[in-house]
Amino acid sequence: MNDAPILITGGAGFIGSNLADALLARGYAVRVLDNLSTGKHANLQLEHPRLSLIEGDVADAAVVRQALQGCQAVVHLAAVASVQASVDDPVGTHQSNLVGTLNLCEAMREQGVRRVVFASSAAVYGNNGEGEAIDEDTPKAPLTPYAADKLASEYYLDFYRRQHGLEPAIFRFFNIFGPRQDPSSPYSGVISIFTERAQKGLPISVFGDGEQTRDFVYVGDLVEVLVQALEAETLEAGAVNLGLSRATSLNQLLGAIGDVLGGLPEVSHLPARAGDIRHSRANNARLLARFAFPEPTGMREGLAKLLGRS
Ligand code: NAD
Ligand code: UD2
Repeated sequence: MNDAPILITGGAGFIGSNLADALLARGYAVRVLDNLSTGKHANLQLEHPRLSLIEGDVADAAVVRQALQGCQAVVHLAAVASVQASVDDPVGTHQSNLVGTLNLCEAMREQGVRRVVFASSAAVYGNNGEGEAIDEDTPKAPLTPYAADKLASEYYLDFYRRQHGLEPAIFRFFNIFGPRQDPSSPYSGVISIFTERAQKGLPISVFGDGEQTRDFVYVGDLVEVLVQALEAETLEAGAVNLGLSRATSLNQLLGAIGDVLGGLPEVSHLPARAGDIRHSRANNARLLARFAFPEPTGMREGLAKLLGRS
């Protein structure tokens, strides 16, 4: 470790702020670049002497250049994280989700900063591999502007690796959950929605029969891997699925929330969402081969932490 800061783009958001806390606890200096579109001041330890915040947009090349000055490495999380927002505004989203990545690559090339950890998404697989454990060679099917920008960002990062010596660690996140995930949109992560409603005693809607499954990863486990990717001596090329290869159905999830809270509000079933994936689960063999994945936080334990009951 050296004293130069780690730049976290999107560091005021759900995942970024959890990562910032973990890096500060390990003694790193952290610089956050965030336009606070969904991120919040309240997510950050603003009074911490080793944390600084630049309020600015990754779509602005000059801002990115300035934010990178003197940094040792980058974790690039800034993005419009809502798929629905990318469908509603593909052009605006593209500025954040692809132009932002390119601006960062160029600034890194200019300044000789090599290491960058990037948040891609299981969305790059579309519906392919459904019902199986999805490995990284599963054909890509980016079905939305969000997924197209993530996959294109992966390709640009790989170009800068081959051409300019960048050291990208590309992770395709599956369904991440934990403290500070924003439940305010209908398209927010299902765990953030269900837990918020359960705590407030509000009715919960399940789309479909509740037997659909997802590969949920607790944000604390994810952050451990991101830190390892920052610290690794060398990195192999190629994106890595970040999932547990563990399928949890919504019905199991609701059971676990009920256990942690000692009961559930009314649960009703609505028609399944159009295009909803039935089963999404990572084959995480590459992750386990390349990184020392921590003992995964169990669903109940993760929910207890999220609900302040641990
Ligand atoms: P989030 O919305 O909480 O975090 C995104 C952060 O980026 C926010 O703080 C936001 O203000 C900031 N941001 C957005 N556009 C920006 C811009 N143009 N310039 C500067 N900052 C900008 O979402 P999150 O869940 O923490 O997601 C973090 C990353 O992980 C995103 O890239 C997202 O696509 C990816 N990801 C998340 C999940 C998940 O399950 N949460 C799954 C797959 C991929
Ligand atoms: C994730 C991404 C989405 C897109 C998709 C690609 C998140 C939050 N969403 O969607 O952006 O990348 O993967 O495959 O990361 N559900 C309910 N009730 C609710 C909310 C959700 O039943 O109030 C269901 C929903 O229909 C789905 C499951 O819960 O079957 C999980 O929904 P999600 O939006 O958390 O995640 P997912 O995997 O569908």
